[in-house]
Amino acid sequence: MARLISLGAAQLGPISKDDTKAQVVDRLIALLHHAAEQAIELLVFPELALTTFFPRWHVEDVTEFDHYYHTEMPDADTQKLFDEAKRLRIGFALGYAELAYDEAGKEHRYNTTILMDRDGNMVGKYRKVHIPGHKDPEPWREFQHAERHYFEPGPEGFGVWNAFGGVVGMAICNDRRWSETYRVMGLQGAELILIGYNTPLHYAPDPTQNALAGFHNHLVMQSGAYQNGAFVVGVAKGGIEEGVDSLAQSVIIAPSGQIIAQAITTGDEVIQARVDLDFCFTYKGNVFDFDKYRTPHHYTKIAEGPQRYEPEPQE
Ligand code: CDV
Repeated sequence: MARLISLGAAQLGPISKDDTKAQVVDRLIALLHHAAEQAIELLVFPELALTTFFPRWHVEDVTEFDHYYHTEMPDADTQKLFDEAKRLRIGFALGYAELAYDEAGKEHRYNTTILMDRDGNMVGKYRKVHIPGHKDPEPWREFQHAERHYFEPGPEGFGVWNAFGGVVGMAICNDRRWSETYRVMGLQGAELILIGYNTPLHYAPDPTQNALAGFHNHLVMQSGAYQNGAFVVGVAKGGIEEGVDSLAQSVIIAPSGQIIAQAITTGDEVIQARVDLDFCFTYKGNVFDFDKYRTPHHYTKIAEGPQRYEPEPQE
């Protein structure tokens, strides 16, 4: 019996720092309506989908940016989106900046994605593990990428959840570049990996990579899908936001590694693919039969940490 599901990626164009939450939520609802027209059952929104990508500015006191964070989800600003998704029976993944408090009342800031099912129940929450960029101001950059100032790494790591008739995992932006991200979820049986991203086309530490941004984006997600026999939905907030041009090219990728849907604009756009989650077994069941073919005793260095050799000096 096939396990069919209609997947959607809700790419967003730029969000300005002056846009209100209400304006942004209305845009997300418009994308939900496009998704409903295409009978999409699970719609994936990007990383930090409710705000401009604020880590491009460094403010010393992070609380100055508290208006970008949410302590509860849904809250008064976002309830409308959750209500409409439930009415349309569309599950969704939503990236946002989370302000959380632990049992001791200590504050934690995470770059978070939540997964909602078609009945409006929260299925899972993932907090970004690989936090790129820098903590202190770096004035030599054209714009900042101070994610390490605004977010701490998620303590829970990469989980998966039974949802939408399959096994679903989540990752956020820079996570997608690391093979371990997919493999840790793959080892837990992930069949569907949902990834939102904000990727500036200018990579300040090494601008020779700028022209390859689109290639690298697809390279890592296609290989992650193939090597783990999973579908991957990669969704951008793209276009020129506050003067910074960001990659679009949202995609839905099959376990074969093939792109089966791709955005053609740099703005708000829904792409769709109807897939059979049983297709994962085409890869998980043979070439990537982990139980049969993996040799984990040779992989211990991955967990133990780097033990690097340095190249010998040449004469
Ligand atoms: N939001 C991100 O995590 N962006 C990074 C940039 C800094 C390279 C990315 O990996 O796309």
